[in-house]
Amino acid sequence: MSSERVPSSAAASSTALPASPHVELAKGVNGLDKIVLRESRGSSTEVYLYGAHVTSWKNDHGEELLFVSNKALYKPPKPIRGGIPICFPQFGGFGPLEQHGFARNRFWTVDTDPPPFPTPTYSKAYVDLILRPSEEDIKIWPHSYEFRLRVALGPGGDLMLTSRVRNTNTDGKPFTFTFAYHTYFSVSDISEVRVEGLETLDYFDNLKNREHFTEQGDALTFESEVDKIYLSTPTKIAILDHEKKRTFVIRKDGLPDAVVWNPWDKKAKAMADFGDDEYKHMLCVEAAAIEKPITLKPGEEWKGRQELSAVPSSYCSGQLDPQKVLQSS
Ligand code: TA6
Repeated sequence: MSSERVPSSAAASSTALPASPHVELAKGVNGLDKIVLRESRGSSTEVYLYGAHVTSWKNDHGEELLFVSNKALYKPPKPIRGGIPICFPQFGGFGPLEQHGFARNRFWTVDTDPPPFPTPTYSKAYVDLILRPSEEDIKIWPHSYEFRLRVALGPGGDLMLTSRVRNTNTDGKPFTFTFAYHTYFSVSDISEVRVEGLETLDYFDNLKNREHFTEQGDALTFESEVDKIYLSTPTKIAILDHEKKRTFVIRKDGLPDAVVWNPWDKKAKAMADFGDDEYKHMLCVEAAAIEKPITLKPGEEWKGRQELSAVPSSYCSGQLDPQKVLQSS
């Protein structure tokens, strides 16, 4: 599928944001518009209007928690390599559209009049973005929709992304889509990282023609390329980075599946917008809805939410036992 004409960011720059110490419109790489959110205790996040793409999430010590490649291109229609690309209305090659759909290479706008938000946001550091199809998009995917995304930073620095997709077709037609928050976590050393919460689950292996397998009983560790789609996972998954004494906790809602991806050395070399050794410092764990595509009738709305926390952990001292994390609320 050839890359479409992508509307310039001019549309984006007419964005008006209420003055706030927590929300700022700024210019990012190549002059692309981005929104910077700051929480009073010091944590921050940045989201580009291009792709509604989160490219930074820092804790209150200013440490970056997401991976973005040093070779990432901020040049439409190429998606940004790293951070949190949004895969919609198609995950990967699960359909006729371009890889991972088109939401990640479209210009979104600030939603200045969002409908009431389903759950209270306990922080002032949030922004609402919206994507509606262009005429070009309708030719590719003949559906009318409103995709609203709220990006919010919690008082403790947690990063929440809440997507609401509404079918606004006037021809009575339903539509079906798959979805993922394709999150790139920054890790100290991939060979020292463990993922808890996916043990014994069924998965599709994208490296073996999507064949179906069942995971072994222990936490996941990494010593080669991995590209797996875990099915019907628990709502909480933990990524333990011993070296950094840090545990990422992913809480998800409306997103039954989880993708785990690391390109390792060969694929890394093959990607122009990815450094040869960068695979050592990233891991994608993606909250997703893939196995059972979502179908919406006109007027219906779907919600998919992920909440990311980064908690200091000194696993060895038992301060934070991942099993306790996964079992706690
Ligand atoms: O989420 C894993 C995956 O689907 C892999 O198969 C790999 O292709 C990765 O996404 C990156 O995709 P991209 O289109 O961003 O190069």
